[in-house]
Amino acid sequence: MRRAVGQMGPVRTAQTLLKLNQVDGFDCQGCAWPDPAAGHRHAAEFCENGAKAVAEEATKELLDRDFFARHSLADLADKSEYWLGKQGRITEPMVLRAGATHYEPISWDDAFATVGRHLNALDDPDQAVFYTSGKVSNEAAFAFQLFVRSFGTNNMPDCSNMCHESSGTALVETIGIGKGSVSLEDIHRAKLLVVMGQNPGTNHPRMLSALEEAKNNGAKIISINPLQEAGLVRFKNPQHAKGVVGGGTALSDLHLPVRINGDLALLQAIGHLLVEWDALDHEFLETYTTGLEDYVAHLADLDWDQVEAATGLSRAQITEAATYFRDSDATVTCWAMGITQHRNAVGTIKEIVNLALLQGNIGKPGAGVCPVRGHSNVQGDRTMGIWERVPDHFLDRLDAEFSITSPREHGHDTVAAIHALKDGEARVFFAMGGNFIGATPDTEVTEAAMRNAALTVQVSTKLNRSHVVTGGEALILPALGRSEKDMTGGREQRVTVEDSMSAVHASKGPLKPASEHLRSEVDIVCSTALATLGADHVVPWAELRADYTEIRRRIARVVPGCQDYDSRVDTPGGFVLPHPPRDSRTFTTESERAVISVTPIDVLQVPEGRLLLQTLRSHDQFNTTIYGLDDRYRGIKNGRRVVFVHPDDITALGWSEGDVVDLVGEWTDPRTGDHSERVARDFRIVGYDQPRGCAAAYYPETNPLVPLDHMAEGSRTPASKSLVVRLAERGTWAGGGQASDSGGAGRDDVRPEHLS
Ligand SMILES: Nc1nc2c(c(=O)[nH]1)N[C@H]1C(S)=C(S)[C@@H](COP(=O)(O)OP(=O)(O)OC[C@H]3O[C@@H](n4cnc5c(=O)[nH]c(N)nc54)[C@H](O)[C@@H]3O)O[C@H]1N2
Ligand SMILES: Nc1nc2c(c(=O)[nH]1)N[C@H]1C(S)=C(S)[C@@H](COP(=O)(O)OP(=O)(O)OC[C@H]3O[C@@H](n4cnc5c(=O)[nH]c(N)nc54)[C@H](O)[C@@H]3O)O[C@H]1N2
Ligand SMILES: [Mo]
Repeated sequence: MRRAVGQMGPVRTAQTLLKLNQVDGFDCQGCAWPDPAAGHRHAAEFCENGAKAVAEEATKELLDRDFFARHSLADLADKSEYWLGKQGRITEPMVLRAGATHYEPISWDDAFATVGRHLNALDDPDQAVFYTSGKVSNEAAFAFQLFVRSFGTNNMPDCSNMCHESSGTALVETIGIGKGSVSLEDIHRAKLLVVMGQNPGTNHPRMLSALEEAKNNGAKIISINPLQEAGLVRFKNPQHAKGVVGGGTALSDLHLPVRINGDLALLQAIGHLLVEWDALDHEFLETYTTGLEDYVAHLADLDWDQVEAATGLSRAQITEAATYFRDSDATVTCWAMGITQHRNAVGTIKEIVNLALLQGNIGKPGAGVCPVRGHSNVQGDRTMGIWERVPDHFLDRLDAEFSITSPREHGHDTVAAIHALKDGEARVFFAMGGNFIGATPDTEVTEAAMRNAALTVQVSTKLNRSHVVTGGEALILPALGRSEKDMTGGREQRVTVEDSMSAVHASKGPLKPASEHLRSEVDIVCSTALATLGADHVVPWAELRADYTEIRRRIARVVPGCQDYDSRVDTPGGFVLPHPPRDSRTFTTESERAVISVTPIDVLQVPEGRLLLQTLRSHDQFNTTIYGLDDRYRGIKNGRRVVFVHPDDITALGWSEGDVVDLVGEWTDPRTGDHSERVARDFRIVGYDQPRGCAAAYYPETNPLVPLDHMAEGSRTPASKSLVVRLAERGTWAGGGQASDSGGAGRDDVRPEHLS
């Protein structure tokens, strides 16, 4: 309430929070955790971090043309993400003309014409890149991909490339669909819940209510994480009086402090024991799977020394964990970025699937695989076709519906898009939301790449680093947020979204928009299309813009599983998209069976005197949006430039708690053998319990340390959870590769006054 009232005032606080996640309200801008069934929702169906997300958008602070007149681009480029975000909502379209030092106002018509002119001046549509962040509604996403494909390219990188791409890749290859197989009801009914590589207390707080309910129904919970994250230890449900005043619910029955990147070996060792104990669902394996024999053969000579080295866990700890699996006939495994952002992420997720298949834990109540999605509509955006590699059958239906000819060649993902900009192959960059510069790896390389573009366009609500590192010309197109009333076409419009468990529902904002000049994302897409493709283009852009029902009618005909879309989103709570493995144990893989797969174990070797660094979120941020400078559960106050290191490692490396050091990243490109170094400066050392040799620091301040080509094999997700670093005396690092410490870090939070 303090954060909400502080930024929105009491009236807007009441107007928004009481409508948040309600059947007739709007979908929270925070995470993608599902809402309880209609009729089972609390009056306050949101969490602390959801309230912060709403307040961040519905703030009363406004950023007008005077602000841009006062601050030059050079001035803004010196500010931190925190400072930029706190300046308030952008209120009108702005342009940075070639060679100018300041942004200046531009009319919407001129802005759209500018985009159209640049796009039409390209030699080839593939010279443009169209990024999407996962907050964009289904309607806007569908219209956006339709525009991009009508224009003639599949260059559609999205935030998913940096997020759950590894999950999608592994799940498609093994069970035939890249989405999780559980419902909220399954979580409530599970006998065993495994939470790996995820910090729900901060990033999906409402998940804790579901875990609590499962716990009350008798479930066991295992957490697998190098850090013992607070929310999983003990949870005081703020929805219950007894939760607030009592001792709370102890959640985890077993915590495995795995070494960073040790999960693959851990899961194989558990699989080995389940096979040894014959704790298998033979009937399921026989009927639905392929690959068991090879898997068993591979595990037969499991090397326990290698497993212990990779996991940092003892054989006894792993055996104990395996007994929980053995004793459960309904297991759900949940995971997030601690699993997906590693070089071997796809292999690790395939091991999660292997365990599920061994015990028949797919397509039955209380069981399944559960990648917990990040952005509130990131899953919906993919369903709507935001994907650089969307399958041909989707494009066939799109083409038939609109009489266009979509390009079939796959487009650039996020990393490829940065390479294309860097090499001058891409000339126009258009972002539908998000903060591409802040979120992507290798900050200095990425910033230089972006500066190469002729035009960069950001459709945004708030200012961020991507507005101040620009191409030759730049546009800021300010969009309505989800909390705001959308009167496009003179009628009240609604949009739809899909949560992490494939439930689709409507969302309608209650608030008067921050400015009368804001336009909806649908409007911005359709208007850009008209300015680029012309008023006589075969797609009826003006009609789609005037009434989103028309877009939903088209979605119903193009997107699989969306028949009668517009009427089905009207059922209270919406509807659930089909998921063949969940619904009928149907696996649409090549073999028409679920695939048990074999991945060799590799132990990530860290040279003497180095640490393995993961980059994670504090409790006070949403990705690159920094709500505040505290990380309450980890005991950090008033600063973000901290590095968490085991107390014994601090001593062994010759430092003391509280010292301020530079982080120097060391990387050898596996393809070329080239060694390079990167730096991020001024991090205060904080002693923090975790496996020896591991370390953690916040994203995005550490993004300069993530090498552009350090990616997950198979999914190309930046491996931002496993970076080899050394702690260096401040200012002593002198080159040897790229040096960068921009990262939107700014200098206002360099001196953390922490300590716990
Ligand atoms: N309030 C808030 N909510 C959010 C977000 C936010 O920034 N703020 N972001 C949203 C988005 S887009 C996403 S994708 C999700 C992210 O949600 P999370 O994935 O929970 O986010 P991270 O902070 O990256 O946390 C990674 C977790 O994995 C652990 N970990 C790191 N490496 C390993 C490993 O090798 N093995 C294991 N087992 N664990 C490891 C870390 O200790 C940490 O607990 O949250 C979404 N929700
Ligand atoms: N090192 C490291 N890097 C990471 C990660 C990590 O764990 N470590 N995580 C990765 C992950 S999981 C993700 S998902 C990406 C996130 O990457 P992005 O999705 O690109 O980044 P966000 O910070 O969520 O974007 C915030 C911006 O979105 C804009 N915005 C907010 N709401 C709206 C809206 O309603 N409409 C529009 N048009 N714009 C809006 C605002 O201008 C705001 O500044 O980062 C990735 N990068
Ligand atoms: Mo994400």
